[in-house]
Amino acid sequence: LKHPLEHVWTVWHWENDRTKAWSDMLNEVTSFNTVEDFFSVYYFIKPPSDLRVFNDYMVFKQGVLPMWEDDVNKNGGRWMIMLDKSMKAMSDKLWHDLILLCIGECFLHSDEISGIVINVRHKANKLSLWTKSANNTATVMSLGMQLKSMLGLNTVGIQYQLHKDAMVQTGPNVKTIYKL
Ligand code: M7G
Repeated sequence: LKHPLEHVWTVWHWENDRTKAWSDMLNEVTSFNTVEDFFSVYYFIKPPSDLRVFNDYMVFKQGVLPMWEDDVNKNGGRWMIMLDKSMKAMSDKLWHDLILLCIGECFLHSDEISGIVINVRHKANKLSLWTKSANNTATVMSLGMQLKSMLGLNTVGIQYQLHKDAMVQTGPNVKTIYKL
């Protein structure tokens, strides 16, 4: 008997290819809904540190596309942790821990979580927790505090950005609406 998870989760991989539109570079890898199946996927795919730059992994609840435009995400945003300098070396561990916290339903208000993302980039990787309703300030702040404390990042700053803002601004210009 395998140990069931509360949700079915889908793993996505994004790889940059200049000839394509962003959403055409997104590939659905697989889905899992037990602890055992999660670990088979996890140990089969490369860790973030083995990916080339301009690759992303996304793990989202089944049925939610890992994009701003999805109905579940369009009123939401992300808590983002910038993994630069020494933090970049912790990417694999933080990614592993964040997946387990999500699929294990360790967050209070875990219903508000739609998925998680790691962006592998040159200077800094970005680790994000996507939440469904950005206007629910108390819940957003609670999730941010839990994220910091459960990942052991109490001294690291994290930022919350709206997907609606990401749609109209780019990269470092996307405004941060909350900080912790
Ligand atoms: P990124 O990969 O999140 O960050 O966004 P980066 O700046 O570190 O590479 C880069 C670009 O990818 C954005 O400016 C968009 O053009 C595109 N992009 C990223 N996301 C998450 C989405 C999305 O959800 N929907 C669409 N349409 N484009 C996206």
